[in-house]
Amino acid sequence: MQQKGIGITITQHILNQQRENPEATGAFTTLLTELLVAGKVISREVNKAGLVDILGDTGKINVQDEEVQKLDLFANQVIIQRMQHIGQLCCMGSEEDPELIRIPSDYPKGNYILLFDPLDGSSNIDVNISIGTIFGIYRIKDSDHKGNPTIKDVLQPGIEQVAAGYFIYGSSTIMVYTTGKGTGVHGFTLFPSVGEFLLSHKDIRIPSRGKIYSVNESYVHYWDNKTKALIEYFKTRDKETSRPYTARYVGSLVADFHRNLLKGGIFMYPADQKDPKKPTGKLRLMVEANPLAMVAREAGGYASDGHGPILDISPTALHQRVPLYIGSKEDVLLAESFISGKRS
Ligand code: AHM
Ligand code: MG
Repeated sequence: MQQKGIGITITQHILNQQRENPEATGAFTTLLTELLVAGKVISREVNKAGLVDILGDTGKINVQDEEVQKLDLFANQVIIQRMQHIGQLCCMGSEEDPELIRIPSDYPKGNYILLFDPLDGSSNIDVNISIGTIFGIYRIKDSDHKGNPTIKDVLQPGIEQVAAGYFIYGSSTIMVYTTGKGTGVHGFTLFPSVGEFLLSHKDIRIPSRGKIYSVNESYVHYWDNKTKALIEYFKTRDKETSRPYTARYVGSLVADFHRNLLKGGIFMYPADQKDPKKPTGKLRLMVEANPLAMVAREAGGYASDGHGPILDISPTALHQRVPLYIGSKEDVLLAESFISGKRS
């Protein structure tokens, strides 16, 4: 049976949500609409990956005589160039840029801050595995700062996000987003022939417990005993709790998260001793963990750093890394009980 509302365009969906909020000015709608265009451009380019080498001469210059860029840098530029002129942002932060991205002085500034990972899982580009774009949107607290925001204006806990979501460039392109406050998590699939995102996953709810665990288990010797005990738990046979779980690890956070969101399960990137400079694991709080944590929470799931909610962490740096346990609520709470030492 077709669900009510299935098939409406994302623009219609955003407008409907805007109408339900009497204080909405349309600024946010403009922002999301432009982000969708960026997502479409990146999707088109991702789908061509590999073709340039076939059609171009050297792999550096394509058939249009344009310089060929690495896709993650291309995605970064597309988002910056499309978003900087819309007048709704005061600054941006990207996984690819060490500093805040300022809005050029000749463009109007707005009250929103956009943080993003332009192409997550980019090591999977060359092998046709799903990759994605992750984004989180905040409002600047002191609008007097919008002309010249500082890093302090940007370093807000994830709980302050006004919207978050991701694009996944896979067997189809899907955009999943939430504006929080009980509005739900909705997924829209890009119909390439019409160039529109249509509602395909209405009000996504993550199962409270899953059967999947996702982790890069080759790092077992870099983990502490609590982490080892947790992963061992998922692998141990126990009929009553339907264990062992099954292992699935794509190596693109967006893809692993999306699968677990729909099917239930837990994604983990624990703290490890692989690189002494990154004892908190690899994933970034502001551009990866926080946006997905907001999506998980709004879908009935949970995200933790092993000790408490990701969304409550007060960030200290734009590129701060954080251990991440995210997905079905019961599974993540269980992980927390192992990592915080309440259970062994
Ligand atoms: P990226 O943003 O540079 O692509 O790195 C993040 C990616 C995640 O998508 C994925 O979950 C993780 O790195 C995989 O890392 P590892 O190869 O250490 O398991
Ligand atoms: Mg990433």
